[in-house]
Amino acid sequence: MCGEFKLFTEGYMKLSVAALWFGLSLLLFSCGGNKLRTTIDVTMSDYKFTPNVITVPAGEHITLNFTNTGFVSHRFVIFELGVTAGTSFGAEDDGNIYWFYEVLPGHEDTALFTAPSEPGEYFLTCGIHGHLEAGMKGELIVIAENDGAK
Ligand SMILES: [Cu+2]
Repeated sequence: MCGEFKLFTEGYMKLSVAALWFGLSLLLFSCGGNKLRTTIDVTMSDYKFTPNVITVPAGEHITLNFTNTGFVSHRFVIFELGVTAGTSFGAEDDGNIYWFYEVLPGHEDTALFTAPSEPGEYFLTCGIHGHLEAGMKGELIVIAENDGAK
């Protein structure tokens, strides 16, 4: 009686451990792989963004952890889809900005924004005068959520 019960509980324990591992591996599988990150570290320096190509899922809340290692302020500017600043950034570009954030020299800042809902390649530059000309630009690539997940 007692032995039977012990056998039963041992079997049950093994089964739950197996179930746990199975569940865990499912969890790891679904969280890893192609799922795009929504927290991204961006370093601003004089005069570039690292990385300068950032890929995010459409419509998601994105957290940007900025570090400005430069000696001047930098402004992370995302343009609306299909428009760029051309060769220099100026007042004429103000109406084409999707989102921007400025970080003072030597500062670390965390900023939140919502990725555009429309997939595509969005022009990215620094909005401080002269920095685009110095090469401070990049791209925000927005990918439809179901593209990467399955
Ligand atoms: Cu800059």
